[in-house]
Order: sequence, then structure tokens, then C-alpha cells
Amino acid sequence: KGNHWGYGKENGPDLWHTHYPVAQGSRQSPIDIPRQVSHDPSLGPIVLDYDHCTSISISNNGHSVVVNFDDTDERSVIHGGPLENPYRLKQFHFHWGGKGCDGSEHTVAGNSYASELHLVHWNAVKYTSFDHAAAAPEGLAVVGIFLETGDDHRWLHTITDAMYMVKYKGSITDFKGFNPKCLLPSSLHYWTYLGSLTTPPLHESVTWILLKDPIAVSEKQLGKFRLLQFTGEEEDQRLRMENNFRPPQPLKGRRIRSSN
Ligand code: 1SD
Ligand code: ZN
Repeated sequence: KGNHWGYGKENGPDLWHTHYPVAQGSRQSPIDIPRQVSHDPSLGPIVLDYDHCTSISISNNGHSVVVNFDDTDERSVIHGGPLENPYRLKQFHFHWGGKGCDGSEHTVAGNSYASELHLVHWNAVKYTSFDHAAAAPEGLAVVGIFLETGDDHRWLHTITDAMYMVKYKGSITDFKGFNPKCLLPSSLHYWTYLGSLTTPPLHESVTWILLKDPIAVSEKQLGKFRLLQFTGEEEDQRLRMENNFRPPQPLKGRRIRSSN
């Protein structure tokens, strides 16, 4: 099944269901967050415990740029909010648009942001590996953060400066000591709902925690993301990595809850 999905005309989100029928399932992501979401007083604050955070590498998986973490112990976890267990940070990656285009996966009252950051965590209390967790109902917790265009982001350059080393699909290089805490907005108010991976295999395993406050990054910084390639260095075809987002999917009666 490997690589016949992407974001193009012949392999884009509208066609994913042919190889991944769950694309039309009952809890798919992303979704549009409606204007009015009810506050759930039983939801506590979400805690991102990244103090001893240990990034290892940065890579291009042909769909996004990914920063990978050491997840062999509980050094970087999130807990609280809608979660019953702590979830370990595995990686983070981004989705973005073309120049001047929308690029987020989730939308808010019909409006897109320029980009969306996903911090992917797994439940190591219930499951023995990331791969097991990724296919299981309570397996993953993904924190989504919206990026809007504005001033330069003070810390994002650490990532964009490393991008020339992972321009092509399949490339990977050391990226140690990066703490994603520097990418969080000042408030951690969130929406939460039960959904799926937004890329094949689209497993319905994700507790989504979407931060309401966006962070600002400059158009110039986003331009560096668009120098990445969907394609490998040896391929004849060159395809700029952009518009790597899935559009909102039907809510199908799911409840969305607000932390405030
Ligand atoms: O797109 C990512 C995909 O690259 C992979 O990280 C997967 C987890 O195995 O998660 C999806 S997403 O749902 O976080 N977009
Ligand atoms: Zn993602």
C-alpha cells in the first residue's frame, strides 16, 4: 500500500477511500469546529510536560517535515484534559498551504489558518508500541496548534534552518535538544473531540486536543516549508511540498467539548 496516496489530483484526499475505506468512517478528522461549542466543566487543564524533552532527528516522510523524539520513557508526556492516562510524545509535524493559501486541516467556524502543527502522543500505559496504539481506540492524543501569518516566530527558525538537510522525501538528520514548548501559544484553552489520523491509514484512534489560540509565524518562514519536496532526490519528477492538508470531514453526530 505504501505510496499511492498523496495530495495531488490522482491520489488526493477525495480518493483515499478506495484504498482506505475508513476514510468514510464515523469518526474521521479533521473537522470544522462550529462557532458555538459547549463548555464541559468536567474538563481539567491539559498539561504538556516537556521539561526533559528529547528530540532526536528531523525527517521528510514524503508528506510532511517531522521532528522525532525519544519515546522510550516518560520524559515528555501530556496528561490531564480529556485524557485518562499520560501520553508520550512521539513526533510533531506540520500541514500547510501554497503561497497565500489556506493550509490548516481543522477549520474554525468555516475559517482556515495558514498552517497547523500536530504534536503526536501515544498511550504507553495501555499499549506496548506506537504502532499498536496508532490503530487502537484510545491509542493516540494529538495536540493541534494553528499557525497564522504575522511577525516572524522567534523559535521556528530552529526548524526552518534545518530544512535544507531534509529537502527530499526519505531524508533524515540529527536534531537534538529541541523543546516544542517554545511553539505553544500563551493560553492552553482547547476544544476536544474523538477522531482519526488525518493521513492514511486514517485509523480512528485519536483524541484530538485543539488549542484555541494560534501562534504567529511570518509568510517568509512558511515559504521555507514550501521549498521542501514531496519527491525523493533520485526521482525525475520534482514536486513542491505544499497543500498537504485534508479538508474537514463530516461530524456524524460527534460531541465537541470546550475547556472554557
Ligand atoms: O500525518 C500524520 C502522519 O504523518 C503520522 O504522523 C500519523 C501518526 O502515525 O499522524 C498523522 S496526523 O493525523 O497527525 N496528521
Ligand atoms: Zn498531522
